[in-house]
Order: sequence, then structure tokens, then C-alpha cells
Amino acid sequence: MIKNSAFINKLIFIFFAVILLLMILGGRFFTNIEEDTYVSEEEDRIVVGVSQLGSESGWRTANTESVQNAFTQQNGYFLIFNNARQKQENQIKAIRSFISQRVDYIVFAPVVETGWETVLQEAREADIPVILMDRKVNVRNDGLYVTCVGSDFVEEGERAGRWLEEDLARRGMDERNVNIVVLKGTQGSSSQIGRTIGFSVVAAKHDNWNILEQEYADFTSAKGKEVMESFLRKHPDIDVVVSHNDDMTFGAIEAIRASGRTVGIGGEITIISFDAVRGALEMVADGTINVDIECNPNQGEYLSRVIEMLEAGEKVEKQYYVEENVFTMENVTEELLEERNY
Ligand code: GYE
Repeated sequence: MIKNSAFINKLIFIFFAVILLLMILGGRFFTNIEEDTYVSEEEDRIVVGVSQLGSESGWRTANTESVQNAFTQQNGYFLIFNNARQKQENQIKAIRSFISQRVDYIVFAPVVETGWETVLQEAREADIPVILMDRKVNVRNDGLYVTCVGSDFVEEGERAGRWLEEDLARRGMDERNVNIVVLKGTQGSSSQIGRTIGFSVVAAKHDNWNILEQEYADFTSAKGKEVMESFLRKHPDIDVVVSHNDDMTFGAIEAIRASGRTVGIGGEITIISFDAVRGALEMVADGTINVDIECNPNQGEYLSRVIEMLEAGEKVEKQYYVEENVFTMENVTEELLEERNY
């Protein structure tokens, strides 16, 4: 009897041990299948490493969203996104990590134009196509990148200048002395360089346009306010502020109002801004900002179209410009404000 029950116990033990073993093996087996499917799904997708330069402005936030909405899993992409927080060295690190992860494409918005030769050469040696977004690079060999998707910043600057010409003429002030200050974007960035050149080209045609001072204010609202305060302390007679983006403009308007001066249509200081984010367009509509030169951050779709062309083996242009407008009180409509999602 005793012998028998020991035998049964042994049988029960073996039975459960076998079941446990089967469960463990089965579990591993099924997980393996899942992992394999996951890996193969990912292999089908186009892997894009995106190095965004920072998150300094409303424009930048919209630009990031546009990229993230374009490179989705549903659209067939696997996106590796990195925010460099305004530091070129962080962008170089991100690009090197994209290279070591063997991504299919590198997309990046260069914070400044110079200093990219070495890392772009490394991408080239790894055979990874590089696409520039928003800003440009200044390299001796433009074969280091495939194409650029962004804005014509010189044209934007010229648009600002041409608008001022027309506005002064309309108000019968085209012969009078006009004192101008310029809040410039990040030093060495394409948007700052292009907008400065474009506006200067028009300004150079007018002896009565007097550029009192130009100062970098990093495309941020806080710095825009600070630099504007110093302009106001030094120059009691400012007629026009040219501000390279809306965020700096918001800060500048605060500083001007705090100094007791008035802005915009019918005010003492004319405000010329760039970007045309919704908050600024509302100020165009109510006459606080005289004109806003649009810069279009919706570049994600253009970028994915370029990648599709490259995937299909088609030839792409070296530069794609996004569509842009000039906004004054006359053409900022309710619909425009409603559909503006940034
Ligand atoms: O105008 C500004 C942003 O390079 C076009 O960068 C871009 C500029 C944009 O921070 O708001």
C-alpha cells in the first residue's frame, strides 16, 4: 500500500513537471513567433532618423508635428526622432547614432549652416542618403546631401522689404527718414542669414531707410523682449521693428508697450514679423502686427514624397521650396484662423 502511494505521488509529480515544461517551451515558442513577426514588420518599413534642432518657437513645434504625422507606422515608416536642443554637437551625435543604427534615411534641420562636412561624409561612406529640412548647410561638396525641403529665406526677407516700401508710399512717408531695428534669429542659421540678406537688398535702395541696429535674439520670445528693451533704451526714435520670427515679435511688443509706446496700424512703431503662426495672425487681424511674412512649417508631406521618389529610383531636385504667403489685415480671414492648427 505504502509502496503504491509513493509510486502514484511520483507519477503525479512527473505529470505536472511535464505540463510545466510544455508550458515553458510553448510560451517561448509563441513569443518567438511574435518577435519574429515584429522584426520582419519593422524590416519592411522605411527607417528614418530625424534630427530636429530644438523647440524654440511655435513654428518649430508645428514643424516637428508635421514630421511626426508624416513618418507614421501606417504610412510605412519607422521614425527615430531626436531633439538637439539648439546644440550642433547634439545633432552630430544624433546623426552618428543614426548611422550606427543603419537607418535608411537621415533627415535633419541644421541649427547653423557651417561645420557639417565630417559627419555628412560619414553618412555618405555608410551609403545613407541625407535630406535637409527647413535650413541649409554650407558645404563645399553639395553631393553630401540629396535634397533640401524648406523655405526661400532671401525671398522672405525681400518680401518684408517690398511690403515696407509699399506701406511707406501708401502713407506718403517714402521721402521721410525711417528708423529701423532688426531682431535677428539664431546666429549662423539659414533663416537668419537669408532674411537679413533679403531685407538688406531692398533697404539698400532707400537712402532714407536707416537701420539703427541689428541684434541676434535666438528666435525666442524671452530674448526678443530683452533685446527690444535694450533697443528702446538706446534709440528713442524707432519707427519700424523687423523681427525674424513671431516668438521674438511677441516679446518685442511686450517691451514696446511697457515703454509706453504703441504698435501696429495707427501706432508709433510698425511691426514686421515672420512665420505667421495663429497667435500672430490674430494680432495681424486686430492691427497689432502690420505684416507677417509666412514661413510654412508643414514640411512632413513634402519629405515623405521625396523619400517615395527616391525609393522608386526617381531623380529628385536639389531644392524644394514650400508654398508661402504674405499676411496683412486685408487677407487674414476667419477661415484662415480656424484652419491654422499651429
Ligand atoms: O522662422 C523660427 C524657427 O528656420 C524657418 O526657425 C525656421 C525658423 C523659424 O525657430 O520660428
